[in-house]
Amino acid sequence: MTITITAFEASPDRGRGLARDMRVRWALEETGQPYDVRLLSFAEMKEPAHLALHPFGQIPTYEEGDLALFESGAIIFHIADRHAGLLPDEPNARARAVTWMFAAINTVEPPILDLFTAKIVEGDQPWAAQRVPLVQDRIRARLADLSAYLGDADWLDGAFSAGDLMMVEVLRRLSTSGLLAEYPNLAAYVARAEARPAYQRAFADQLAVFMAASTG
Ligand code: GTB
Repeated sequence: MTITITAFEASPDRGRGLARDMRVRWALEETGQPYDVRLLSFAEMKEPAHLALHPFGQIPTYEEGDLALFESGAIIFHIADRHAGLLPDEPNARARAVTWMFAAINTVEPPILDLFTAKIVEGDQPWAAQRVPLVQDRIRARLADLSAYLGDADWLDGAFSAGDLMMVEVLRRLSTSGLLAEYPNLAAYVARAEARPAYQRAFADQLAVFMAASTG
C-alpha cells in the first residue's frame, strides 16, 4: 500500500530540514519504505480536506490505505512498530526505545520550542531580552543531564533506534543556537546520526522540495 505524507510546499526553514516532515522521511528511509509526498501551501493546510486528516491543520500527516495519522511521534511509532529497523525485538529493549521517543518530545523538546517562540515569535516584546536567557538555562539543564547519560556511547540504549531518531531531530533545532556545541558528546551524537545514509537521503529529498519552490 502506498504511503503518502504531507510537507510544506515552501518550508520556512529554507531547506534546513527542521520541519517535522524531516523526522518522518528519515524513519521511512531507515525502514526502507517508499513514500509519496503531498506538498501543501499554508492556505491548503487550513482547508477542510486537510483538516479532515489533521485537526490542527499542520504537517506532517501519514496516509496508508484507510489509515490516516497525524502527530510526528505517533507516525514514527507506527512506522517503527510495523517495520524492522527502528525498534529492537526484545520487549524490554523495545519499551526503553519508546521511552526515549517520549523523552525527546515530552522532556527535551518543550524548552527548545520555547526558545524559538521567545526569540522569533515574541522577539520584539519588551520582556524578550529577559526571557531568552531563562529559557536557554532550562535547555542547558536538559542537555547537561542528557550529555551525562549518553557519556561516550554512540546511541542512547544499544543500537540506533527510533528513540535516537527522535532525540536527534529535537536537538537539531539547536544547531544555530550555540547551545549544542557546549556539550561536545551531544554535538558528536547529532553528527553521527546525520551521517547515516537514511538521514542523508531524507535530508536531500526535503531540500529538493525547497530548491524547487525557491527557483520555480
Ligand atoms: N506536535 C506536532 C507534530 O509533532 O507533528 C507539531 C506539528 C507542527 O508543529 N507542524 C508545523 C506546522 O504545520 C510544521 S513543523 N505549522 C503550521 C501551523 O501550525 O499552522 C514546525 C516548524 C516550522 C518551521 C520551522 N522553521 O522554519 O525552522 C521549524 C519547525
